[in-house]
Amino acid sequence: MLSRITNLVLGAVLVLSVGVITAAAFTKTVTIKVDGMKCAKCSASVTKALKATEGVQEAQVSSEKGEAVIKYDDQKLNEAKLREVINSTGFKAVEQPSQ
Ligand SMILES: [Cu+2]
Repeated sequence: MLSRITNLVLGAVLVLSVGVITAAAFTKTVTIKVDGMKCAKCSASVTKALKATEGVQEAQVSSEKGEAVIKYDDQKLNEAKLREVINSTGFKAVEQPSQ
């Protein structure tokens, strides 16, 4: 009886932790420099394009900083694809030397 309860608890803990780990493992955050944005309308159109892309979970674009901070699903997207999306809006995703 006791071992059955222990099994249930262990099972629940396992399922929960696997869920959390999987969600975290596939989520990546990247900051991409974007050239050409001059006002809030510019950043809004980049944000819109990014959010319309499957796999993008969050996009914060700042015309002042000239960058986009994007949270995305690693299984569905990569950084190159995100740059393509940004470039398709008419602005320029700047390649940066990897740190
Ligand atoms: Cu603008």
